[in-house]
Amino acid sequence: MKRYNPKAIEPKWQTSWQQSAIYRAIDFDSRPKYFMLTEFPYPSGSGMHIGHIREYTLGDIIARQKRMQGYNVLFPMGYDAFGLPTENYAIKNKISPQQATEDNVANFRLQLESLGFSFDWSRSFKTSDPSYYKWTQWLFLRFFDAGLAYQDEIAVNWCPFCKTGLANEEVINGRHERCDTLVEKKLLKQWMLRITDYAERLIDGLSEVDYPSRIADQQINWIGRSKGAEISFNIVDSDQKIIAFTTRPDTLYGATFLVLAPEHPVVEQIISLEQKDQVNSYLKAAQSKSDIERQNADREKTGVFSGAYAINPVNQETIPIWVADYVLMGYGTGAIMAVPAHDQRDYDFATKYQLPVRYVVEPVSDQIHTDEIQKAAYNHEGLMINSDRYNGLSSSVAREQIVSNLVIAGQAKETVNYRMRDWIFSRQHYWGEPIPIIHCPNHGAVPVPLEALPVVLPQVDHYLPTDDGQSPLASIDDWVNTICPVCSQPARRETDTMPNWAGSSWYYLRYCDPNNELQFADPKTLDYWGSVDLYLGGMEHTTLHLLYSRFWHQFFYDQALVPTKEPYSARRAQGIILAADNTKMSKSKGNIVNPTDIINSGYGADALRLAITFLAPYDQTTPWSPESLGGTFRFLQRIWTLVGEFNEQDGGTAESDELKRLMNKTIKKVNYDLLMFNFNTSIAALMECVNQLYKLKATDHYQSIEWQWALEQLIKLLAPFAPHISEELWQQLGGEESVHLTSWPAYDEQYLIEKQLEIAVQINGKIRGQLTITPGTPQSEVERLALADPKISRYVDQQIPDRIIYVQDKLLSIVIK
Ligand code: ANZ
Repeated sequence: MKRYNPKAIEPKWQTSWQQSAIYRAIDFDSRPKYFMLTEFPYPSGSGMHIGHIREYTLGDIIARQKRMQGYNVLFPMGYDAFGLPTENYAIKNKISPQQATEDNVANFRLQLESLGFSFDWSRSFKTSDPSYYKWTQWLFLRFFDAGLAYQDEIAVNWCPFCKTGLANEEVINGRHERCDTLVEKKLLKQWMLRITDYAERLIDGLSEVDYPSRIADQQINWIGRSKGAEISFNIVDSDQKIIAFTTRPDTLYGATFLVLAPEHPVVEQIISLEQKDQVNSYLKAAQSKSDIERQNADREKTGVFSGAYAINPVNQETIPIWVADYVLMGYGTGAIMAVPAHDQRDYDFATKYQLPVRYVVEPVSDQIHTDEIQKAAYNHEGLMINSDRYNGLSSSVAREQIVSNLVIAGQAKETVNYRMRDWIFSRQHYWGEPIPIIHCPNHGAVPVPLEALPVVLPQVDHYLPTDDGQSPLASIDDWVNTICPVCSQPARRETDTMPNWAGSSWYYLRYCDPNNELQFADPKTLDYWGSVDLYLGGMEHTTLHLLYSRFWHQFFYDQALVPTKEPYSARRAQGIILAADNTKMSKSKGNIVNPTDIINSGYGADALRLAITFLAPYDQTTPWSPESLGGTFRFLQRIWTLVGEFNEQDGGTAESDELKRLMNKTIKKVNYDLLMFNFNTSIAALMECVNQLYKLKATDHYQSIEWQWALEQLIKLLAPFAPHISEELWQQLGGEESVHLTSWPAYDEQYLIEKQLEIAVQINGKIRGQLTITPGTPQSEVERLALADPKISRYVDQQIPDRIIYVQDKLLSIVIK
């Protein structure tokens, strides 16, 4: 018998699978379809990391199991190739981004193949292929035609390191999520996508899909829907009004001042002469602060009195108008009614500037006294006080009544606000899809016609980003200068490019029909493949890629471009794998686990796949454990030996119920675990099964006629996890076609009925009872059963046992003093 040597079998089977194309997804096949999607990688220079392998291994396990269960599986792979890191990598290595992408993709492909993933490679593409981004551009123009892509001069998040504008979603704690540089504000004319039009639908759609609640909640929080009212305040001695957005109109009697954001246009018009200098210097200082800093609850509040007063519409009270930077211009109306008694920020502000605090909502419970809460804002519901005719009502009822009375008086409007902003879609970078717009002096922004798509990214020598807020494309005169498609007069191309989130917002659709030159995808193939059945990816993409692509898809649905309302029927996110020392893997720390090294060292891809899957529940962040490789390798070796030795002996003829029970039990367990995403425990079940097989092998059961069948079941169950060794052993067992084309094992309940046996229970050496248990019941359960039996427990008589001895499946002995 040869020893187990992954190097001798893995590349061989990879080539064979490629040649026989057994993982091809077939359009319009009569089997039920299953669309298994894993997030495609960014082909970075450093190649695949362990996180990719976790994701693709899990996806591969499901794809392979589904195939064996009779599904026509679409399990595709491509490359999310446009974007900053490639550009930076190209700059560093003094090559073009095109070349860098080619090199990196070739390397990724080799690495992916070396792990034996069952991708349908015939459907692969890069988002930077002109044949692909032609359609990204075309889809952008659908947004443009529908009025959902527009240009606006706005203060964008600017990364001074990457020299580009960023979307809000790309700024984490004030820093660019890719390079960690502090983000600045810069006024630029930008292309925007009106994602806010879909805010409500993006929330509602979540009820139609199967997403873990932490993912759905994160999207809902990001969208940040707030129901409230806009209340209109007249200004004393002015015909201007201030509209304040509030979620708590019930607290209106407690509004003791108004606050305007420094950028609020009304500020300039209401400042009194005496306050002018003070206000102006405050406005200047506020300019340099980021929104994140301004929203920080712990920061000491600052502000300045404007000199003007407003009138509270419910009681005609005159209240001062202040300007303070804790109010943001980009949210609500940029003006608030400040209720220090019930809002902590207002409370802090009022305390600092000695403004009045008036409680108007009282806790219902008499456990809390008003004097206790008077040290801080009470921001819950309660009963109304100090509120005239609303006194005694619950705050939620008062809220409705106050608003409806003000609406009748023309002083308020019910509104819903969203924290999410429109999506800043321009990037001032070279390595992205050119935005397919031509600016004509006569016709404004004109879309490039379909027959002129794609607008190909020109090859250039210099693509370094610039400081002036313009993309490097702006300096290529013969590319920029063109003619207007409408009037043929000289015009200029748009020089901004799309963000790297563009190509990934619709790539799953292209997998349905990747080579179509006439349409982004044929509606018939989109109908056939439908929505993605399961989408596996990173938690970190929840409010970026996952939200963006849902937005695109919902818009496409409205345009009758796709047949389903949501792109992904189900979503799961795998956890991160940390370095063995529990820190994040990083190149600078040198603690990256390189899959190629592991494979080459002799452990092979199968042992690596198993080790990663066996580490922890798939959605847990967990440290890498190098020792686990040894464990999974030995496990595979044991299976190898089991099959090898079986093949060298003469088969028996006896029946073995034991063996049938073991295999049926294992099949049931693995089935259930895979259904529940318990990948790690399904491997544990296989390991346990192998242990039991070794035990049976040492007995008469080895003469059983079922032995061949048992090993076949084992190999089939192993196939999704460790595809190479399974294929090899399948052939050794006499299999003619690939194990991956065979059908998934089914179990038969009749073999699962466990034998029962009787055990004796002794108290202080005397037999006091019998228990009926199934073999292998754990000691704790046996103890519980014993003490639950009154015949036995009366001898124990509430005492704490001194000692308990359990002889597995034979005897429980309890000693009491
Ligand atoms: C009065 C009030 C009383 C408020 C009270 C809260 C509690 P969410 O839920 O996040 O939507 N607000 C409104 N616009 C703002 C802006 N541009 N910058 C800073 N704060 C702003 O928060 C809505 C609440 O945040 C609004 O309701 C307003 O304060 C404040 F007992 O109005 B509230």
